[in-house]
Amino acid sequence: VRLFVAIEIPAEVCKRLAELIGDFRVLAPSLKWVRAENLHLTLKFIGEVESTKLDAIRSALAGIRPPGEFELTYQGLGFFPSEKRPRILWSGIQATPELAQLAFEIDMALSALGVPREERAFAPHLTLARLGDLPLPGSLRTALSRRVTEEFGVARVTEFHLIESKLKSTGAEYTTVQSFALATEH
Ligand code: 2AM
Repeated sequence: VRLFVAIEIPAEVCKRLAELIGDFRVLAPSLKWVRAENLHLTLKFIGEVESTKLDAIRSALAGIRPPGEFELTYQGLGFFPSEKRPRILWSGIQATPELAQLAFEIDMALSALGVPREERAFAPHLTLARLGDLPLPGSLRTALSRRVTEEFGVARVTEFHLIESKLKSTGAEYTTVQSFALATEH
């Protein structure tokens, strides 16, 4: 099974981003745009593992000491690796330290099961489109520059999810395997 750990985005934010994607897609239909229902904030990409490992992964995630609930601000647009070499178009996330702490706890817990640790710094984002080596159309660059600081919503995170990704010819299909609650404040 192919797995990753993610935070799901609220319906209101999803709707706003779906509208943005719709506006941009007409300017660059050849890019691989993410389907709105597939938008998520990846905390950890696990990748392909034997299904016999699934229970251990679930236990490891259930066993972390998660931070308390926190708020995320969905705002901004940008490119990986850089604006000069745009390969991924993303929407940004502003968060309190709990988000990176959560990603770190998950990374550590899974490394005990042999999942390779992240080498790169955690850069929270929502992938909107994958360009690969395709050039960024000028019309899209202009449209983007007018909306780089746009805010798509603010929402509280109460849980995270282990998600299975099935790669199909029609695109990835995601199924939630298990959800895990964050600590609630007393
Ligand atoms: P992305 O949003 O930056 O593309 C499910 O595939 C999720 O895992 C994607 O959202 C993707 O993040 C993330 N991911 C991280 N590393 C990956 C890799 N090597 N291959 C595929 N997806 C990866």
